[in-house]
Amino acid sequence: MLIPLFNKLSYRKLKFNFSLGNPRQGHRYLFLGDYVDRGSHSLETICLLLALKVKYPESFYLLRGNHESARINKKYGFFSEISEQFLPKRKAEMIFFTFNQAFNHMPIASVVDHSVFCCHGGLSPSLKSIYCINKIERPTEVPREGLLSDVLWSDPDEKLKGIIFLRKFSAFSLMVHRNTACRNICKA
Ligand SMILES: [Mn+2]
Repeated sequence: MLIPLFNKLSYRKLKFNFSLGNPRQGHRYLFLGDYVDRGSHSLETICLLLALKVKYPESFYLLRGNHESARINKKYGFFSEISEQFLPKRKAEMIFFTFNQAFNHMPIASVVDHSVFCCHGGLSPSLKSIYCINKIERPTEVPREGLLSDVLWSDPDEKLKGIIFLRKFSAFSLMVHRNTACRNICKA
């Protein structure tokens, strides 16, 4: 099954792809996070994605990004956008709080076709097994450190490529041998 993965979301592109009708028959779409704070249409983007998820729950999957966190999106644009569109301030705060409650429920990672480990950030020394992620209780804020924080935040070092990245995080090869047939990582 072909599963297109969306990266670097733009509201216009998203709307163009999905406003013409149903998702393509048999396709499932996995989004890798950061639906807010990434431009001027955070509200429209997250509302459209949530609406698609509600309407086509078997076709749309939304993983959590590091900006789906109140501590971050209060500072980097989402809260300002809500405050500009909703008055009084108390109403804006309630809308902001409600979105972030939803973000606290979002899934953290996914395995596609039994072979591709997908997440927003990267690996973690605490990721000894892919099943460690299932043990993270939700709803939860993103803590400042630990497994959840690493999976959402840990970007590979730009100076290090390919296998060096994997060696740096030997947890991945442990995961491959112990638990799954994962051979690749897909990150935002
Ligand atoms: Mn990010």
